[in-house]
Amino acid sequence: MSSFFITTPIYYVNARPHLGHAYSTIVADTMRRFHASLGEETFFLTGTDEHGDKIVRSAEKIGTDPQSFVDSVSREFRTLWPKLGIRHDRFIRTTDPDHMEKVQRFLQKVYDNGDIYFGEFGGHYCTGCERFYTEKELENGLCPQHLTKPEFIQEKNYFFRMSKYLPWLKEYIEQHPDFIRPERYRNEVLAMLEGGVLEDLCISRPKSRLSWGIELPFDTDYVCYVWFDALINYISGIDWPDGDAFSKFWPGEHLVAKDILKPHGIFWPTMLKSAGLPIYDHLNVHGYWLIRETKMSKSLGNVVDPAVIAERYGLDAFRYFLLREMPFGSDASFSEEALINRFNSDLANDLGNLFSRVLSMNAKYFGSALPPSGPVSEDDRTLMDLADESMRNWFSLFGSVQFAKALDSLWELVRALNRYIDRQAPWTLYKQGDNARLGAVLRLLMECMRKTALCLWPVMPETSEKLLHQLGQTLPESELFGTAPNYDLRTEIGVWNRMTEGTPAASSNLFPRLEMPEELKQAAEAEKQTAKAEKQARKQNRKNVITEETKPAVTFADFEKLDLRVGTVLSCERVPKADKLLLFKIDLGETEARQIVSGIAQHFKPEELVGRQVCVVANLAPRTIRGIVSQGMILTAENGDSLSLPAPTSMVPAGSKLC
Ligand code: ME8
Repeated sequence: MSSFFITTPIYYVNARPHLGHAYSTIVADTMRRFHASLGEETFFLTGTDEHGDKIVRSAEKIGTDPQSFVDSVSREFRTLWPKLGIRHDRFIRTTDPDHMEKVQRFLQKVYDNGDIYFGEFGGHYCTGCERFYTEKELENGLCPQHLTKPEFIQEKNYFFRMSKYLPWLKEYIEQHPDFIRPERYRNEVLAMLEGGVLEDLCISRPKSRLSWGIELPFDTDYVCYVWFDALINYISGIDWPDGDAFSKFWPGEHLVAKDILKPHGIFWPTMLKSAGLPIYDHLNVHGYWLIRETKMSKSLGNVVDPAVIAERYGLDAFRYFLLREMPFGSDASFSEEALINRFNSDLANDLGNLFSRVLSMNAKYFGSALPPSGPVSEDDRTLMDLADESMRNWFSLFGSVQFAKALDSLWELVRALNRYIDRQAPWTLYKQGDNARLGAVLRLLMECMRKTALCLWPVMPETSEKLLHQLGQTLPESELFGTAPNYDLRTEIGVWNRMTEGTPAASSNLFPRLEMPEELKQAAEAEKQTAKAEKQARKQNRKNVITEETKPAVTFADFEKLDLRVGTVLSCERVPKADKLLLFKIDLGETEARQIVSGIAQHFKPEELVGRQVCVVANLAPRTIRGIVSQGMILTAENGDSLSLPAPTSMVPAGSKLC
């Protein structure tokens, strides 16, 4: 029997759980349920990350000791998950004794393999990031993430020989296209590997500076770097090296947001390789939930409490919204208006309406009993084909982490079922006394509704069960979570008449429409007006651009003098003491990367550009800007005051010609 192992990040306990944590953990829960519904044996690991400076300082701030502090916040995470319908197999804490023992074993193994050495190191240490920065990485001497002044620390430490495994990792990623997915994050990791800036990893902290950590087994004066400790949870949590769960479930899949791509895409696979272990199957990377286009943060007071939203709108509606609204890999905006709109259109109108229409007709015409099926008309056949196709799409899209598309494809079926009712007009068949055809139409509808409800189980488990119950069907969870699952939903494709004749079917509206509260309506209206004004301003600007900046015609021969190329951004950083300048290293398919200085720093964050493709004037004569030689120019598109970077619609080889 095949197995499926999924993990979430283990969350830092210096913040209370919020919408972002809930999203990752709910997605992991739906993935595990999805694989369970395919008859796979599943294991779901989540937990909390409890070591490091940050935790010590947070505990100090509220006048408590680290252990009491981590116990209390970790409990908040652990008690929240069941309220969000999440069923994990293990909640791991990095302060668990078995995890600590395994981290030491892992360190010893890597040490014995000769991949850990002792050396002197000086760097700018940011406590917020729990990491050292080089001079080059700082912005005006400040940490680029926290905008605080890091502390310069010179000390002796242990290093993991990560650089030894980087060429292997690059080749592995190149040969396994969906190892890191979606593709944009794979490209980002490849760009980091090609940038040549990665070094060995400092993996220790002297106890004289920090004692809240796991002691190194080969030097008791040091504790382990928090990231090295944390990543090992993915195998200690399933009882590495010789537990049953480890042999059954490893290698598995990880789910993280883009903020922690580097430790998962680079540190972790090289650590596993050094320890002689197989690397994970997939790293699934999602974007950020934003609140009105800005990041959630305590100081902005816009942190969304998932328990409150689930309570207000219903847990399954909340889970559905999260999976349907965010295209996996991209950022998405969270708002209660959007949730209410989605609820009303997809759940109340499409799905709820379908069930209440069909089941109330069935109650009226057949006293709620399941009618027998009949001969299959052409319209019936089309519907049956569509249902099979939707299920096939469901399995392939959900299985490749494209949750929003998978749900969208399932809703095509839901909407088609509503249209089928309108076309077949059961009320007319009833008036005509054609009971056989009336029964066949309702029966086919219910067969399709059953398939829909079965597919929905990973996303909306309670709703799925209620819908099945309305159809007189059950989906015993024990079947899906048992030690020997014997059900594979894929066997439903192309199979009809699995419902037993005469089974009673009852109806109640699961999703009554929600009224939009007045204050949300006003906020949405204000936002619409701002967007409209911005659009008009952009239109006006475009007109100005076209009329004022049209240049005289050039000959084709003149145009041909330009060498325009597509380049891949390998690295990008701010030029110190220059507000507008970014320094790029760009792969143009040449033996060496091009260095280009561009005045676009006020429009882009450097870290967001790494891995992206840009269009470059490759034969512009070199110019020196602020003492730096710039060997080309990046093309931008102006839109009023803002800029965007034109690029091919899909990745092309670096150096491809634009013509
Ligand atoms: O990084 N949108 O922990 P962390 C979507 N302890 N997801 C979000 C989010 C948002 N706005 N904010 C947070 C750590 N997340 C380490 C991990 S793993 C070995 C160690 C989610 O508490 C998302 O999953 O900062 C992100 O990757 C994670 O929380 C970061 O959690």
